Amino acid sequence: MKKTILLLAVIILTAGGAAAKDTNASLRVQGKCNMCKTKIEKAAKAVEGVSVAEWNKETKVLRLRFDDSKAKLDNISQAVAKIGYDTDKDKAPDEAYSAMPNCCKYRE
Ligand SMILES: [Cu+2]
Repeated sequence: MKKTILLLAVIILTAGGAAAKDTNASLRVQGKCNMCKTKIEKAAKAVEGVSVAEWNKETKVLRLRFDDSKAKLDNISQAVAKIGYDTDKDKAPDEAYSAMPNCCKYRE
């Protein structure tokens, strides 16, 4: 019985510890339309450990929640930049940017 309680305590503490690793962060990401929104959020969520990725078209802010033992803000930023979107940390490669549909072109 005592052992069971101890085991339960360990499980609860471990679960609590894992949840505590979740980090909220935000990143500014350039983009224009709802297609951008879908692509940006998909790219961010494809990074392992990311549970929430929500981009706001008006404010250009990508709101994130992730397990920082698995994902780093830098990796998420790079993943989004790689598909054509400039972030406040990374500039999208020109090839990725020019491959995007015209409605998504945010650079002047
Ligand atoms: Cu777009």
